[in-house]
Amino acid sequence: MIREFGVLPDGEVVHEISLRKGTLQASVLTLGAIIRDLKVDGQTVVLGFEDLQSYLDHSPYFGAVAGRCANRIAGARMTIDGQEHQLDVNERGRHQLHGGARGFSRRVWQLEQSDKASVLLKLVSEDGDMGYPGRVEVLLRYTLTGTGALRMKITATADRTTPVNLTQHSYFNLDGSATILDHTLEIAADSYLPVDEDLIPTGEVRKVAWTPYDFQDGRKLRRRAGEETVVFDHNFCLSDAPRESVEFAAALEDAAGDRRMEVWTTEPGLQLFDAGGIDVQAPGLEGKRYGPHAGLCLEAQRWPDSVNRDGFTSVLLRPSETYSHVTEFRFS
Ligand code: FUC
Repeated sequence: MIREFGVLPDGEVVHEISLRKGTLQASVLTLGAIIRDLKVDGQTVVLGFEDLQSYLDHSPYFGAVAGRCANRIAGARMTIDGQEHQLDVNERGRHQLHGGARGFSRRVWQLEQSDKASVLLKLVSEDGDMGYPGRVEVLLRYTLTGTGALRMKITATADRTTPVNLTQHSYFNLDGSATILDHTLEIAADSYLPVDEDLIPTGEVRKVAWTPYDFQDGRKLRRRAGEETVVFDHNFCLSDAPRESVEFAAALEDAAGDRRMEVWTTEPGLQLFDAGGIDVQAPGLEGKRYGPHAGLCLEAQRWPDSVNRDGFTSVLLRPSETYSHVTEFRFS
């Protein structure tokens, strides 16, 4: 089902597409390819809003697809094939976050096709968009599968060499409780990327063993004694480079252990952000107030700031290549 969700200040119409399959129901917006709502057996498992204005005024990227480059680019600068590029600055007055002020999450995507359980969206990012070189065409399909998963498949091509690194930025909360601190999270990563005071990777790849970042055997998000100042806003290293097909990345379980979500992805990194700093000043889905830790993001992507790090696998997309990314959220 397709309906008009709202109209942007510039007159552009935002549509909502409702999908359904088995125990899953999803609502997708053409704004930012946002997953506005996702229900499993009738239980809402993501954070979102009921109205367009709240997305424009209050959303910390709820459910959106971030790009052209997800996460931070240090100094909002990069050099490609010897040429330096100044990107749009939208983070702490000096960096770029999630593709700039008008990144992919704030654009209206074209609705190409939809049926009961899937939707295909397209976005064209012109040469120079947010400072990036080259024209990029992105195709994204969300599918509710017969096996209880939401699958996102993205491909992209470019007419000049440019970085492309997209991610799905949904905030999950599997039981609708006020915080996810009693959810248990497992991440299949034996190392992570430490960050500086601006949350930008320092370049070091550090083992998680004997640190608060060891999620390999599962742990609650709630900080343990001595971890009071620990922040979870880091990239976990799943692999060095993208994989051909999806592999297990993470599992999240609600406090009672009744509902489980697994993340499977082709991507080599997983940004865990447990939203300690959010305090959303507008009612969310079902009238909920979203305070600190109301949800957590498991953002499958290539490692942050790769454009400025020789040691990280390149995110450059060349005209002869196709960017490809599959992430699945599997529920049981
Ligand atoms: C995540 C984090 C950031 C940011 C944003 C809304 O990707 O890495 O710190 O706050 O989402």
